[in-house]
Amino acid sequence: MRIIFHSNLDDPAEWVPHLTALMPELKVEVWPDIADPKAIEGALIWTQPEDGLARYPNLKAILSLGAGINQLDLTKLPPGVPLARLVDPILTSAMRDYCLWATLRYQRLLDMHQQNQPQKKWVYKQPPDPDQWGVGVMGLGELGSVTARCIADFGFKTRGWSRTPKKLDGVECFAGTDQLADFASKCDILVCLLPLTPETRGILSAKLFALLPKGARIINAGRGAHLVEADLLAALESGQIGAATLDVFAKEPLPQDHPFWTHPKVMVTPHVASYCKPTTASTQVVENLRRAKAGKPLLNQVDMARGY
Ligand code: NDP
Ligand code: OXD
Repeated sequence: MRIIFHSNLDDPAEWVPHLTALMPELKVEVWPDIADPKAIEGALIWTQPEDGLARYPNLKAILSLGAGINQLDLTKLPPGVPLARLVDPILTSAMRDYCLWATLRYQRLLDMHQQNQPQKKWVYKQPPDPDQWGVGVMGLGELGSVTARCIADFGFKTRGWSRTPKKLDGVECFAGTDQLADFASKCDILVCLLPLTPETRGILSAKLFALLPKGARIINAGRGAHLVEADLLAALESGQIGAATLDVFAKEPLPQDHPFWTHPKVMVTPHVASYCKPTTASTQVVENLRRAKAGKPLLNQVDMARGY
């Protein structure tokens, strides 16, 4: 089986040995060096190659190199070819750890201590205990459910919000737009782990911020387009939002002159909340290539109508 590999972030030299160890007959061709487009049966990609995927008439599967798929413009994918996203233990635990770290940073007042350091200010202050903080996780899928459970285990009053109802130990669950206001009303810290869809685009907006307790913190590790950046800047100015940890941005890399870089209440990380490694993720990729070859449904296949 022959596949193309295309990513501006992932190194094919790291992936190929892991993939071929599991599937010795696999030939990986790194875009743009494709010998015969007709021989290509799979695409392992982060973004679409500039010349698209329509030139591979025998393509049987498109496999995202990430958990998210909206970096691939779904409207430009060849119709009828199944698309799968990655679900991987390292990716899940890395995201859980990032969101826990950002939550603890606020609970332990580490953001305040960090701001005091340049002025050599020594402020002794005991932080409120975790159970004094309401933490809400938007999106209770592969990443959100594990993250919410972990935050709950650390003693935070944890709630979660998803499209369809969920039950999670130690997490108060809310679902659908009807329950969004109720969910938001007790989120001192709001974590966004939603996929980007027409329904969730711009959801982190002035309208939602107004539903949160005054001074709430935002952690966005979903996608940049979930956030209305101007609304966040205004809410930070008014004090409705107390601080934000942002990993994803409307434009990446974040432009040099963007106000988030220097905002005293914003922590910027460069889309590193999570990542996938070929050491573990190759297993799902190879399983999906075998399934594609056999005409079976893929693992973690994206529902194109739902958009995630
Ligand atoms: P999943 O598809 O497993 O979970 C998505 C969750 O969001 C589900 O609980 C789903 O609800 C919920 N959801 C979707 N639409 C809505 C809606 N309209 N209203 C309420 N809830 C909704 O995705 P993952 O957990 O694997 O990944 C989530 C996202 O995290 C990715 O799409 C990606 O954008 C981002 N990500 C970011 C990374 C980073 O490094 N910053 C790394 C990896 C992923 P339901 O359960 O009812 O279907
Ligand atoms: C992903 C990401 O979607 O890294 O996996 O953003």
